[in-house]
Amino acid sequence: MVAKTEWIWLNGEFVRWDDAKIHILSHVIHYGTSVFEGIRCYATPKGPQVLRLKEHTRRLLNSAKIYRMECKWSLDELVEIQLETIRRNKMNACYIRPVLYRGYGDVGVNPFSCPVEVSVAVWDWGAYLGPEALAKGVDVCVSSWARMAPNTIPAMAKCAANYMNSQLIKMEAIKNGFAEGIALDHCGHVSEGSGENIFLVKDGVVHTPDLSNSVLPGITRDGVLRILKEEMALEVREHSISREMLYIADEIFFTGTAAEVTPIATVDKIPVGGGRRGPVTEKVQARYLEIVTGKAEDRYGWLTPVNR
Ligand code: PPE
Repeated sequence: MVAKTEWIWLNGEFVRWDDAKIHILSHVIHYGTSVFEGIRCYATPKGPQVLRLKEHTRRLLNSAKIYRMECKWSLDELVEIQLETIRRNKMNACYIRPVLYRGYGDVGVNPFSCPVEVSVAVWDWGAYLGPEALAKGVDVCVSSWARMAPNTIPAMAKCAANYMNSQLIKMEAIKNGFAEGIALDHCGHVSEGSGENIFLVKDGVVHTPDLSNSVLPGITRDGVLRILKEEMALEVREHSISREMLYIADEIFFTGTAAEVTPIATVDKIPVGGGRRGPVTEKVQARYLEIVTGKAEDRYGWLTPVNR
């Protein structure tokens, strides 16, 4: 169960956690009409700081734009609302979940007469794929479910409906004893996990699916790409990757706000490299974590202090 916090920001005001309710005939309930973000706030030596708040909020508004949802609040206002929600709840470290959704209005698929509403909640969220995942790596499978084809549901928009696909991938993986599933795209190329982007290392070169392989343009993916290229001087190729590359890669890891940098130990019960966290994964993971927790210099300008 999610650990409750005190306040949720809902359409312009703070309401108690237990009072943050919507009508059952809200458009979002029936048709999945919401776009959202997942953002982490880290406890740093300089106090709580939010990782890439502006970039996440921009992606939220881009997701809304794709679905023709007009938000009453601007980018800067949404940034401030999220910071205020953290302050109100006196959180030191937390996960932030802004949601833009179509509320109560008319019924039927046509969304235009349903108001676009906004909520921001925060809560404490630990290691996404289990407490030992970051050090030991996780056991994953290739899913029998594919990601949405590009002309069906757009993968670039972080829409609630995308996560019905993610849930199929995740449930199948869990029921078969795996921590996570890797989906292929509609052509059979590697796409991403149910809630993470994926990277492979083979012979010193790093590979990750291109944005055209039905992946969410992950903000952690972007950060990790910068560390790999700018600090570790590694060659990185963004391209279509065959499934069997997963079986012969030296290292594989997931990236995501919730998952951070999580090594993959096995794929379909085949050990990845030595079956444990490899050296590139270890280094990029350590650099990522020391930057986001404020233990190293914020050289990319990723952190926004909550208390100014
Ligand atoms: N792909 C998918 C499908 C995805 O959901 C996420 C984030 C990513 C890639 C990585 O994106 P980014 O966080 O910008 O690096 N998944 C979020 C939600 C997970 C959930 O269970 O809810 C997250 O990591 O916050």
